[in-house]
Amino acid sequence: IMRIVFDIGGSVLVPDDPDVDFIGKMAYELIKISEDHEVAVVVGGGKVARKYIKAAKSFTPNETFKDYIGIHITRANAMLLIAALGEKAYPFVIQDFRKAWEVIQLKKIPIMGGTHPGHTTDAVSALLAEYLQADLLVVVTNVDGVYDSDPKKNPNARKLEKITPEELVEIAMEAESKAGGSGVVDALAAKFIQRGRIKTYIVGKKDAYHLFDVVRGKHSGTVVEP
Ligand code: U5P
Repeated sequence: IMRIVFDIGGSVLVPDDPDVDFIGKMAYELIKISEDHEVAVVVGGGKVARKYIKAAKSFTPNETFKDYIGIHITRANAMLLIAALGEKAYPFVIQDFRKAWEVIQLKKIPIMGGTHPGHTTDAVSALLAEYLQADLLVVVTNVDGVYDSDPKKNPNARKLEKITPEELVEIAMEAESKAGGSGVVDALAAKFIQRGRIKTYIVGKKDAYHLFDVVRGKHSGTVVEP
């Protein structure tokens, strides 16, 4: 039995509109996994959050305020997954890591969105994994792994099969320092993965369709291991 935290990117769950088939499939896979393992999930805000934050920019320069808007969107996305999970999910979006622990003791799946301004749900998932002393963190994102350079710009970019948390930090920091930086995971999350020495799989949406196999190591993403 493993304790596993899943970080499901908002852009994966809600690309433009909610991907109902994908959300349903995620719920199915998570329930199957939860028969053998303890499971917790963090859901991101994705494109919808970015649209709302952009709209709010017309009215306020306050970044923290905009983060609060983003957090609301992550929680709306989290509610969709809760709906799909039915009885297996705790019916409220969890806002505190200790509460997530409590929900696991109740044999339910805790679903979180964002928590506080100043970071993304990637950071939330890494902190949750650290707090829960999880055996594994699975990051589902819109890139199918960590590359040695941006695969959208460099056709020769190579996917890295296995890296250390230190290498992940280095790659995440480099991506973030560039304008509009959107690395696979944000630099703060990478730091938490390093601090917590958390074994992490970073996989794309395609792999997520067979999440049950992913937790058994069968995927084409990147393994981050100390
Ligand atoms: N956000 C926070 N704190 C969190 C999670 C999210 O402020 O704990 C805000 C950020 O502005 C973030 C947005 O960019 O919500 C959407 O979350 P994400 O999809 O980037 O993780």
